[in-house]
Amino acid sequence: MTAPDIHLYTAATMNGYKPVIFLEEAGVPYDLTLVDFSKREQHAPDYLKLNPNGKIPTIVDRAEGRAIFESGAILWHLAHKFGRFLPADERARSEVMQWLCFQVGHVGPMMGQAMYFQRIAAPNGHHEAFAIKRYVDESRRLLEVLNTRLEGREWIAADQYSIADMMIYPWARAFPWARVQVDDLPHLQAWFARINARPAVQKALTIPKAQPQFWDADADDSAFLKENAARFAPNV
Ligand SMILES: N[C@@H](CCC(=O)N[C@@H](CS)C(=O)NCC(=O)O)C(=O)O
Repeated sequence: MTAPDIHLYTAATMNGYKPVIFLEEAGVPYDLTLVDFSKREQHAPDYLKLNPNGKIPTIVDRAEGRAIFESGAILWHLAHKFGRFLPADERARSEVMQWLCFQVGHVGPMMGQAMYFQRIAAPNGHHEAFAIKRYVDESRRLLEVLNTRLEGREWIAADQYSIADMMIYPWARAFPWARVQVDDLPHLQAWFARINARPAVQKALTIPKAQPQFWDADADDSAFLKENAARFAPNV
């Protein structure tokens, strides 16, 4: 049996789910290596040859004989390669790219730091109230930008479900893990509901592993909190 074109290196994190969502939505065959942060596999010399930044996700496109890192570049590559979730029209493509960059440059870093300071630094004895406020407030502001964008729209860009939605959803939907309130953001919540209802997304969020603590404010996070805080402890 020949190996599929796409080999994905990932883990159960917001960035890690994005390419899984694409591949499941597109019905593309792929195989998977789970990168174990507790063993620091993301810094292994062989992995750094694929992703010099030592992060997940990464893909190897076997058919093209090359590795691609950075989730935005990965989804852009996959969308081109398989002709899915990216409009043909140049203006519409640009709109998708703008919102993709909005995620990579703003939503990921701000929500990521909101999570880091509350879920990793604080349990490791570094409670930084100023940093927490800064990142939670900025995350909230970004979710308000999305709420405004989604008023009267089903999807983030180009009037269609695209890689822009796939990039933003795993982060924005993890508002409980970042401890950001979205109760008064109805357009954002309606967009969550539309994406939550997609069977491919439901499946993707169980690959490599389901992480209900990210998405559900009522999920029991005590055991996961410890595990998550411990795997990043050396960096704190
Ligand atoms: N901008 C990058 C971010 C990648 C990233 O930060 N990945 C995190 C997991 S969400 C990671 O690999 N962390 C491991 C580490 O920092 O050692 C992307 O979109 O791919």
